[in-house]
Amino acid sequence: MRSSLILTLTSFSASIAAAASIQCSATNQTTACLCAPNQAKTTYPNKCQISEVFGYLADGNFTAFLSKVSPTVNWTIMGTHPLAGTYTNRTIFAIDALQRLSNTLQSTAGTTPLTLTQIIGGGDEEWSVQELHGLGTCKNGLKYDNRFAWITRWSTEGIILQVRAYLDSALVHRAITENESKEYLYSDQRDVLQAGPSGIGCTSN
Ligand SMILES: *[C@@H]1O[C@H](CO)[C@@H](O)[C@H](O)[C@H]1NC(C)=O
Ligand SMILES: *[C@@H]1O[C@H](CO)[C@@H](O)[C@H](O)[C@H]1NC(C)=O
Ligand SMILES: *[C@@H]1O[C@H](CO)[C@@H](O)[C@H](O)[C@H]1NC(C)=O
Ligand SMILES: *[C@@H]1O[C@H](CO)[C@@H](O)[C@H](O)[C@H]1NC(C)=O
Ligand SMILES: CC(=O)N[C@H]1CO[C@H](CO)[C@@H](O)[C@@H]1O
Repeated sequence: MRSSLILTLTSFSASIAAAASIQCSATNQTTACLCAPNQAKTTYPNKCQISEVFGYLADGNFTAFLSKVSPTVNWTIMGTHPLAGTYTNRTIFAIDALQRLSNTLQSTAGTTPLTLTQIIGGGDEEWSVQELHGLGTCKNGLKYDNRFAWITRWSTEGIILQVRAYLDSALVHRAITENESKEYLYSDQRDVLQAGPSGIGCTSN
């Protein structure tokens, strides 16, 4: 997990599936379906490009996902729970939010913990909305079934600059407090690495 947080910038390589060989429904948000037929080039990432970025999350490939996030991203996690607040540093977001949450879950190897269910906007619009479905089991057996809406602002280079993430606060609160520590600090501004079972000892970058 720690090594997956090593933020290496990788080049954006869109894989365009051959239209003839795939079976797609209107609600299928996979890269294969959203990239075929080819979408016109747009100012901001189109649905094909957005689905590839979010495909990394479905693969559990945080390194690749984070390579598409600005180092100075403004990421607000909405709600009232241990991870809520505004993060303005990608590393701190990755360790204090993404890693803390994923550490409460049982190993998800071979599964799709965070699936893209819908993209709204993007293309010639600076903002898009992704609906995501997080499904898993916490280390204590708690069923983790969370629906997210991430309101996302993109750069013209396809990098995420800003996010407002809406989610089930009560579930995140339970996942963290029942699987990590009974105590936590609530903070509106997340600008330091948090001490704690998973925050402490984590290296930045
Ligand atoms: C979506 O399309 C892909 C590519 O054809 C296919 O592999 C996948 O099974 C489809 N998913 C669903 C939920 O229909
Ligand atoms: C993560 O994605 C990158 C970019 O596509 C790829 O080079 C790398 O092999 C992936 N890592 C894993 C563990 O799949
Ligand atoms: C981050 O974005 C929020 C709006 O979502 C804004 O209120 C806040 O001032 C921004 N913070 C920084 C440091 O840019
Ligand atoms: C983000 O925070 C880490 C850990 O404190 C720090 O090493 C890094 O320089 C910060 N990055 C930016 C872009 O401020
Ligand atoms: C703080 C806490 O209760 N953590 C628990 C989370 O779940 C695992 C697996 O059941 C326990 O070992 C931890 O004690």
